[in-house]
Amino acid sequence: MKVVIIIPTYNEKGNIERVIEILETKIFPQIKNHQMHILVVDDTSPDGTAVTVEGLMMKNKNLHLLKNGEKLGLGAAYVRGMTHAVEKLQAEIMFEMDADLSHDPRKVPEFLRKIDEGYDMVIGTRYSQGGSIPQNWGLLRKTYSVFGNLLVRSILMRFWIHDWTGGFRALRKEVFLKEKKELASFRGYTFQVSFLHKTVRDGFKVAEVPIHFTDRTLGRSKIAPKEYIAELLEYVIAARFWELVFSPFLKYAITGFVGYLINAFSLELFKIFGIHSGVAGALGAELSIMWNFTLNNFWAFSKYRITRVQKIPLKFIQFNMVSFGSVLIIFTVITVGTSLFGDTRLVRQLFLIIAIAFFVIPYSYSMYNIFIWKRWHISFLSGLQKMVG
Ligand SMILES: Nc1nc2c(ncn2[C@@H]2O[C@H](COP(=O)(O)OP(=O)(O)O)[C@@H](O)[C@H]2O)c(=O)[nH]1
Ligand SMILES: [Mg+2]
Repeated sequence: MKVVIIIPTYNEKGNIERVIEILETKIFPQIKNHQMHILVVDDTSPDGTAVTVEGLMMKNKNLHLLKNGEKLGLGAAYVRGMTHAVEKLQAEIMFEMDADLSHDPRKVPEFLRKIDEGYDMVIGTRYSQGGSIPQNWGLLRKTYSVFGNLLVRSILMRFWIHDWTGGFRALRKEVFLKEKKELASFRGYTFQVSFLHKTVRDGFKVAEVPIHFTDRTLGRSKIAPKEYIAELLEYVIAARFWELVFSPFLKYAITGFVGYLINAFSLELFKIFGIHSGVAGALGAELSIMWNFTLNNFWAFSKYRITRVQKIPLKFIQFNMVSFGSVLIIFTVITVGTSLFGDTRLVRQLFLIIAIAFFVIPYSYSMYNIFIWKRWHISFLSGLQKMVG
């Protein structure tokens, strides 16, 4: 297949010469089953990087240059470069790679083997076993990188991916074409994180290759972690928030709210028939539990639906037990609230809301995900295990 290694440059005159030389003479001859190309995406570097590349193009027919770009950051350069690679060079596989030899070109064949195995994106990871960051990085840069990645992993809740901000990657063109329109506005590390996040979100297969990241020996770094930290945080928090809202969570919440209304109205309905208030409330509660179980099963958690008839009674009993836990929570919170602030209607209603919002929802939503519909079993718990182990 046609492979295009995309190298964005800004003032990399000395480095670009070395990386192209290594790729062309040492790496490409090892790769027999793909046609290897390089595309340098230069943002009008004042040091004349483009002129150097044009010189090298004379003897390397598989070397291409996209020049005269406006310096709009790494993300924009990659979007421009990948678009060109797909449309003009008919690339089927693309690499993201830095010009400064921080990314060891000798790793390229290993990335390609993963693609050959069927993965859609392969990422170089510094934080998984066998990978590393430079010893000589300052404490601040190390801190930003290590904690930045940990933070992204935890907020996005995808622990099995170890390196979100790295920029040594291989991907199939289908991944880029799918995500392209959502990527244009992201800069710096946010570009790398958002690209990877959207790729994982859409179910593309992602593999990791451990890499040793070496510090550049020539030129200066252009991307300062602290410039992007606010942007990055904003992205991951918003992305996670919307993911939660559009995940089963919103459906679960609507179901629960309607369940509450069913409880309230049926209580009054049973009263009309002269049933004792306590019994009427309990009957209403059970009706609401049945409603919740059914709607969660067929709507909120429909992907994980329990379909086997034999399993339903047991699941329903489990569901009732979880619901009983919610009742206990409400009982406890209201008891504590009214004994502290007096047993008025305002206090009761206020503490009911507190109990539901802060305790019942996190509790019951987790229990449904972990025990009833087992949605978090694979990804969340084994992800945690992988992180610890
Ligand atoms: N075209 C282009 N390349 C950039 C830009 N910013 C950084 N780069 C390139 O992106 C790669 C990584 O940048 P670098 O400064 O080494 O970041 P660091 O490794 O995180 O310190 C290098 O090849 C840079 O030349 C930009 O605005 N435009
Ligand atoms: Mg660098």
